[in-house]
Amino acid sequence: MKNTKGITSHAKSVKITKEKYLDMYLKMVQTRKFEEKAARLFVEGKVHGTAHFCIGEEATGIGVCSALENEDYILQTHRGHNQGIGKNMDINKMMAEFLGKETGYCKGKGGCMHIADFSVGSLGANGIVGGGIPLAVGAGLSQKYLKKDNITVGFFGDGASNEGTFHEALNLASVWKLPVLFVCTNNYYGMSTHVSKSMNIDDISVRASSYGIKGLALDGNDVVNIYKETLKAKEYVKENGPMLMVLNTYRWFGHSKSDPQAYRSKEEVKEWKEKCPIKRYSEFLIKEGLASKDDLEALDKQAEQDIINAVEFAENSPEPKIENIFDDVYAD
Ligand SMILES: Cc1ncc(C[n+]2csc(CCOP(=O)(O)OP(=O)(O)O)c2C)c(N)n1
Repeated sequence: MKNTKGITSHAKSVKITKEKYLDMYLKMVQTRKFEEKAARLFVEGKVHGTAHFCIGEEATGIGVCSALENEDYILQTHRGHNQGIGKNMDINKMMAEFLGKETGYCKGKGGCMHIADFSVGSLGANGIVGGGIPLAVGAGLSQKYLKKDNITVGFFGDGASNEGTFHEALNLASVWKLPVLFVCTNNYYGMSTHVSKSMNIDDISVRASSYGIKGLALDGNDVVNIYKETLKAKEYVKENGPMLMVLNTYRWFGHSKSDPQAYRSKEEVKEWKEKCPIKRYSEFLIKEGLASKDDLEALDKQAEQDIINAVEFAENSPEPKIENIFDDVYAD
């Protein structure tokens, strides 16, 4: 079924358990609260470097990663808290890394753009735009070579889809028929540049056709459809090789913490805030009788507590020691 702006849906028939519905809700709220708290910590001067928030985009990483197994790999972006939480990364360690503490994923040396957790299949976030795309090809090659029944998801943004690395990666993955799902989170901006100024197409998924692979554009604020389509895509890429999935969504905050946002109107931001993926999902769950208002409030409280605990864990953790500064920088 094809509707406006090239958005397609194939997955009407997939069944979802109540547990999965609620787990996705909890993870979306955890992501939102994690970032809201992180933004406040930033203002309080407790975060070094910068931060890229995915508020407004929560349905993308949670929808995709909820359809994956532990052994499926992901490569996250610089805006990937939702991708990490969706893949069951430890929120305490994420927060500790954010605050530069020794208990963080990179022992406080990487910041949130460099977290990885191989135990849950996260091969790492990436501060290099498009940097994760060829890594996803390598990971997919290893899965094919080792005859694993798993896939790799490479996340990237609309801006990254203009880079050479995207085109080379899709070409090679196509030629070698690798089990890679390329997921483009189109939030319509690369820093301050609107997509209409950086590409002459409306639908990024058409780029797949240049490499002879399947492309699919979805409403990136509809977590249920993203989840269902990812389940189907997973089977598809195992059988046929790579696919490009584009999730059209929006980031509510600026590009990073230092962005005055002069390039977009307040009306545009307001319009997208009205399409909030969490609000929309909570209304869906209630309407479909999958959760009561009380159930969702309890999950909101749980998410809030999880973040309070994470901040407490991070703030009580030691700073990295100066004598360890060169540890883990090079492989032995
Ligand atoms: C190779 C490279 N070029 C430029 C940058 C600077 N930079 C950081 S984020 C960004 C925009 C990326 O846009 P997009 O891929 O759409 O992701 P989004 O930030 O919108 O999530 C740029 C240009 C970088 N980090 N790496």
